Amino acid sequence: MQVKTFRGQSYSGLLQKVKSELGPDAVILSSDCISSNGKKTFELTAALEMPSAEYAGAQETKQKNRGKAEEAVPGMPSENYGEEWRREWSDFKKSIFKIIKPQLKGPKITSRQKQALEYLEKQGVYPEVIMDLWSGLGENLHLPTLDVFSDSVPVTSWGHQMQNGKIHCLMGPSGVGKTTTVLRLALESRNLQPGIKICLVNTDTQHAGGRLFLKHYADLSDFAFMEAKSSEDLKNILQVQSRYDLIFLDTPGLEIRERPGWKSWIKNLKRVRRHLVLSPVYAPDQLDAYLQKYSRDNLNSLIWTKLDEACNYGSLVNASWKSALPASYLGFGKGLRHCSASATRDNFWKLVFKKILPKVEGTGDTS
Ligand SMILES: Nc1nc2c(ncn2[C@@H]2O[C@H](COP(=O)(O)OP(=O)(O)OP(=O)(O)O)[C@@H](O)[C@H]2O)c(=O)[nH]1
Ligand SMILES: [Mg+2]
Repeated sequence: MQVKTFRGQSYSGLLQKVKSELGPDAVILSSDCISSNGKKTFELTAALEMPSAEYAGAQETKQKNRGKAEEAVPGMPSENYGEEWRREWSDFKKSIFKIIKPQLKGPKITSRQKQALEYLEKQGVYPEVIMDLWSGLGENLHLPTLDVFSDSVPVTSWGHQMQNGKIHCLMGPSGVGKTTTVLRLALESRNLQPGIKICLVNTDTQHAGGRLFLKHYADLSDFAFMEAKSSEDLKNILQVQSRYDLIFLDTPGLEIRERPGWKSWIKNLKRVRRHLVLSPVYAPDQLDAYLQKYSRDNLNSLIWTKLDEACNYGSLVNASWKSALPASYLGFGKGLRHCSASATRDNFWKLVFKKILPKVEGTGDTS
């Protein structure tokens, strides 16, 4: 285990230093604030199970031995080793935090802010996120709590996403609500900008159900509809894109990333925005695994679905903090209308703190 002590004038600066030197899996063992001659100095001791250079070396060796490793444990895909290690480390981190928590002396914050952090912890927000928010609050006592939280946990509006890209690709695990969200977003975008020309593209060649659903509602709602069964078909979209103001790509879950040619196509496409659709009903470890899997796809935002089925919303905070991706759209019902809304700082934190589902614009209700 590598243990290192960091000193500096800013608590969040120190956390950044720990992250950049030891990586995101480092744990804080102790923290202190020393005052001398009216000047505050923060001291953090952090630990990493495997030193970074050693870890990089181990990764390299692992890559080289990939084939051998697969043989060594039949039936165990090599990717699972990383996964196992990540899970074990996460459990270890939780236990360490439990032990050191009573001794932690973070920066001074108000009792209401302390209550807010305790509440977040009960909602499943990770200890490292709580520490970061705490340090942010301590350094910005003059700022409203939500201003500070929003610095570390970004939220953006769908309107902003829409203005910044013509092609929007929705990715995410099977059954999370991608097809439903494509339709919701298309309807939302037309509400925001009436008369806008929208094309929906189905890239799911496996399930007729999703394709028919998309086509049916595209016809009903007067959206153009296209199919893309190969990376060649996807190139055609580039040729017709000048006819439309917005294009939505509905993808078939993880499987699209494995198709030859598609991954690089989606990655290199200009003016495309990639949104990862997730739901807080997944276990925290599962969400972390999805975030990790899709982190290589140059994502732009996180879209949350099935909020109506979740019992708490700490995962939304963890995911945006970990990935630095803003939440952009929130879905909370099975239908297409009146059960989704653009994310705002207000509805996001109301959901997290009060478990109130977002209000739907123009209806005054949440369903
Ligand atoms: N309760 C609830 N159900 C939802 C929500 N969004 C989608 N669903 C339901 O989830 C199921 C799957 O939705 P789809 O949109 O087909 O999901 P998908 O990700 O496209 O699924 P695949 O294409 O099979 O990967 C459907 O029954 C939807 O009605 C939501 O916000 N809340
Ligand atoms: Mg689908």
